[in-house]
Amino acid sequence: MIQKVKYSQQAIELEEKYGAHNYHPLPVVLAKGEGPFMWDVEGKKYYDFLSAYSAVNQGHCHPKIVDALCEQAQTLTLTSRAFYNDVLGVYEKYVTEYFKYDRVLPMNSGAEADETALKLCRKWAYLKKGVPENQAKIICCDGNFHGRTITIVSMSNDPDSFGGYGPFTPGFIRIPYNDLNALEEALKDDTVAGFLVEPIQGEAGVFVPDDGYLKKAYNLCKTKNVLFIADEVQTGIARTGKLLACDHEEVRPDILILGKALSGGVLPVSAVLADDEIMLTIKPGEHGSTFGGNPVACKVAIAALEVVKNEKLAEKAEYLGKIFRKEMSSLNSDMIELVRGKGLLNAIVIRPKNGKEAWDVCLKMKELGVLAKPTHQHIIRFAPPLVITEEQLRDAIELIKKAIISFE
Ligand code: IF1
Repeated sequence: MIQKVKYSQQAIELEEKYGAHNYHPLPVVLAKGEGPFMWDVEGKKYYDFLSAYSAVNQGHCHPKIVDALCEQAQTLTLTSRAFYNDVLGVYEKYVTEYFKYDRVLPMNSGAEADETALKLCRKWAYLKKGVPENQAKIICCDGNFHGRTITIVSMSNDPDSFGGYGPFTPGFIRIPYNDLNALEEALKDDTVAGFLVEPIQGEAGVFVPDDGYLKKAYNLCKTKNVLFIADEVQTGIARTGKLLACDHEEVRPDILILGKALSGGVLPVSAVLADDEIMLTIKPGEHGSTFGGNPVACKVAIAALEVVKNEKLAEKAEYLGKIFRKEMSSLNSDMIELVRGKGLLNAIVIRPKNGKEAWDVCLKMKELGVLAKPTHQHIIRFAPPLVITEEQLRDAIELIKKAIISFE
């Protein structure tokens, strides 16, 4: 018989004993979620300020998304792409009209979608741009995070991500983020096929580039016939106050990568969007995935995207984000070095005090009923589900302030 977890400590011990040790979670064991809230095994209620790294933008267990999941799960779950199914085309039409691209290539995880974009970019370079075979290069940025595959960590300059995993995939040029001169210099190489960038760097600690950076970077790419590839896995789908973070600068990426909130956190659903000239360079048999574009994922993604529109989540993120940054910036504490972000993707840089750092602040917040996680030791990311109301946000802000002030 499979035992049921009765106490948090039990769940923690099970993970410790039987799981790979590739994570170091905050000591809280969650058993239920609804909207902006989660409950632990003992029934304590928390505000979720991580949203599963922005996958749960639509809130936990959104009834419309869960209904779509359950209904399709009882009808047809997987056909593989060896056959057509009656949902994929409907989804493809919906998602391409939604984001205004000719075509979509459906995958599952964010990393797979990033890999797909890299393959697509290289294929385009050889078939359309005329780069000599095996010479295509893709520019990426210091501090990038695009996932965990060998090729993706080959782009990383974070030893935790790439260390011990070599040999690495060649063909990348890494330049400083938010540096147009470096981009211009790197673009001088005629074998460059693409520039892969996060509109805001999430893992790097919610690093927001200067206003105009994306637009100018896009224009530089255009002068050299280089594809501008945006990884909006974390920033996309209303999180930063627009449908896409690139929309803040009216940039339309040549290749758009989506994941996470594309399913509202219900299933791994990712996508690569592009126009014909790029997307049609990949021919039958040249790329794919068993689960990519499965009927359940398609129905869930349609529902998740409808919720974003119907509940005006981008507008909410824009409005509530301003409140969050204003309130946190006005808090008088030496521990707050900096508050930054866009929409409801924000971070506070914590200045350690009396040996207490971001991790301790997160433990204190947990005690008070707010869940968030440090990144890079001294940064805390704050990204609640976008369905949070203003009243709930203000309530949570008071708890966050209380946690920080407790160290004064
Ligand atoms: C983990 C961070 C967030 C991403 C961007 C692709 C992917 C991600 C911009 C890959 C994934 C994750 C994965 C998660 C932690 C996390 C994260 F802290 F590492 F930076 F969100 F902030 N592009 N981000 O942010 O998507 O394959 O995971 O579906 O534990 O690795 P995936």
